[in-house]
Amino acid sequence: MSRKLIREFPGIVSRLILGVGLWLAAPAVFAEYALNFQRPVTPVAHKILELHNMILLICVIIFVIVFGVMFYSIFAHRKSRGYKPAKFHDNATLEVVWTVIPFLILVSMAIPSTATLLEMSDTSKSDLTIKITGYQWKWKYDYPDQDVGYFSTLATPRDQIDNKAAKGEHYLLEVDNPIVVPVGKKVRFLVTANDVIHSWWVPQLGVKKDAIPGFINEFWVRADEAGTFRGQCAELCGKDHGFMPIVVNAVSPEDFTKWVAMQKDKAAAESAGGAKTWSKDELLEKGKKAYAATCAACHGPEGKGIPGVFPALEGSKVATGPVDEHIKTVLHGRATGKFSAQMPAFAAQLSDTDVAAIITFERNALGNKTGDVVQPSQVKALRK
Ligand SMILES: [Cu+2]
Repeated sequence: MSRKLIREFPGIVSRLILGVGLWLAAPAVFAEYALNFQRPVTPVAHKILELHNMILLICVIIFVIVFGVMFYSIFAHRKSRGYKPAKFHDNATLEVVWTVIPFLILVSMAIPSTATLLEMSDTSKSDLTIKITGYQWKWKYDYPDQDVGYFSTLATPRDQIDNKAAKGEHYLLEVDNPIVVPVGKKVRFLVTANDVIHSWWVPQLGVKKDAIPGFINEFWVRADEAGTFRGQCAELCGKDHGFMPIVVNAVSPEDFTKWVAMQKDKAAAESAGGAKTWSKDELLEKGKKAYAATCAACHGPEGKGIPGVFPALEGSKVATGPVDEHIKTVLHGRATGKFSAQMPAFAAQLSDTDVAAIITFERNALGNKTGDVVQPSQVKALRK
């Protein structure tokens, strides 16, 4: 059987199931109708697809033979035809045959499955390591060898989510900072989580790995072509589980080196920003963005929260009370009422500048008007 047929087999079967008539009447519609896997771009993803299709093919053949024999028997041997049933029991040959055939079928499926599983788990001889950490509700990517690390959060505008604007092409599948990997290099990934269980899932890479707090899972990826590949968190992880997509950019090794250098410049600029004194307008502008990326998930885009679960910031005791308490709450988190959610600590996730900007924004927007301006140096003093 040719590999091409194996690859396209599910599409063919699903067309048959969906109705040959409809297919013939509207071929253009079906050309768009993607019922197969997403196009694989790594060696492991190819193997998974071929394995799936081979097993589906075996299932279809068994289905046709078993139901064919059954329906033929029902039809040809029916009572109204006066068919005389055979009267025998025990047939050793038959019993051996119907045990041995399924056994051989299972073995024929187990061999390629095991080979694929072994290949998936072989993370040895990798060229690069990336650590993935799942957070409610974003991903952190660390490149320990390159000394680069950053958060990746949803970039879909709030208006699209609230049905106030038309949904874009990559609705809920777009992020601010994609993860970048070099094409043709074996990248070893370490996956964990910081709060609850998440799962890092990118179909085109053939990857779906749980991110579990306190455990480190491993997998590897070798992108065979440049491109953008999208995925999502695949483990129900709370209110915004559907709002933590994954975007992988596979780029040439040269572009990867350039990208690493750019990330370092960005980090240097960020730490330089921590030392300077910002104007109120600068802080408000930066704070608005940082609030949308970090705080809006719980406290709401307008700061109204969710009554009983996530406190509103509008007129809140923290956001209009002493500035130092407000900074400490954002940095170190806060245990709240028995049934409300806990405010997580953001000290490790946000820079001094981000915290200063967010606090300034929260105290001068979302219905609050304290007039306070918070500088990064104030935040730095309250870390630890
Ligand atoms: Cu998640």
